[in-house]
Amino acid sequence: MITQTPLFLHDEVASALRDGHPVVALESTILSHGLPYGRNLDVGRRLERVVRENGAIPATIAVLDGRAVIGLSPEELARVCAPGAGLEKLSLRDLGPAAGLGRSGATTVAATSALAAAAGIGVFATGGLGGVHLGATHSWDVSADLGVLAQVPTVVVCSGVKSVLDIAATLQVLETRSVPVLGYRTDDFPAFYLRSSGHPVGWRANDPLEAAAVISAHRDFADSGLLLANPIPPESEMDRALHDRLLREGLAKVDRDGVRGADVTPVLLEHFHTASGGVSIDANEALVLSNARLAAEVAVALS
Ligand code: PSU
Ligand code: MN
Repeated sequence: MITQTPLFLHDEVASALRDGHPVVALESTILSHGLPYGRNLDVGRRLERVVRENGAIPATIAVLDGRAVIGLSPEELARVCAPGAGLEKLSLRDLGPAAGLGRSGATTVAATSALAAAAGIGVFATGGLGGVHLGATHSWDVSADLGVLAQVPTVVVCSGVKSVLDIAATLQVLETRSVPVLGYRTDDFPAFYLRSSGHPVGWRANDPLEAAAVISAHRDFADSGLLLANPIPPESEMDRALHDRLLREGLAKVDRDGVRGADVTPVLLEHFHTASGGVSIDANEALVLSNARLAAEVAVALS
């Protein structure tokens, strides 16, 4: 999909790719737009550490001063997480404008998947995938994450999609666009803060080797990505009643304030974080760390 992009690969990432060592891509929008300042840098560093501890090289991706950087240095990671960093949220369509204008921004799942694929990185860990928003029949708000996953061969390890989305419709779009969904030790598509969405997944892998076998077989048949859905660790799952109340409030707020487009997800997340007194931040951190670990294990199994 991205062919001639000038990518700026961190030396360590470039040599790992050259030598066939496992590499895991990490997203920057969860750090800049998904988690509060004071917490985001710590999470960003811990994600990279978990990937290393499990045998792979981390490559956190962002656009800095118009350059698509694959593998941020510690200073660059701190810059992305700094208060008032003023980074844009960049989906795939925004990469050209940001590069052309020399701007800086954090990459979403769509943009990170495409940049990872262009760099030759096959496995990417994040928190939750974007999807079809509730009310999309009127708003047409369907995340570009879904269309990009159908077009680039990146494995996205995530905890399903947030229950702020229309999960049934999201799973339907993935089916229509021929993106396989593989449950990790589950038959039930996870709902981010909750282990179960109540919607079944078609396929299941019980260990990283099984997941790797499915991923390499999928590559024999299609050029699309694959979703590896890993539920939040049981001890970190949010209380369902609290979750449902925050969701009702957050959706009402978005509606009342007329929030639209790319701002919807950050505003809803921010409501969860403040109204839960940080409980949702702990959950978010636990699930994304667990996904980074699994992504590293799968990348090792694939290499
Ligand atoms: N899920 C999260 N936290 C996030 C996002 C998703 O738990 O910060 C971000 C991801 O970067 C995802 C993006 O790609 O939101 C989707 O936004 P949109 O709906 O505007 O496509
Ligand atoms: Mn959207």
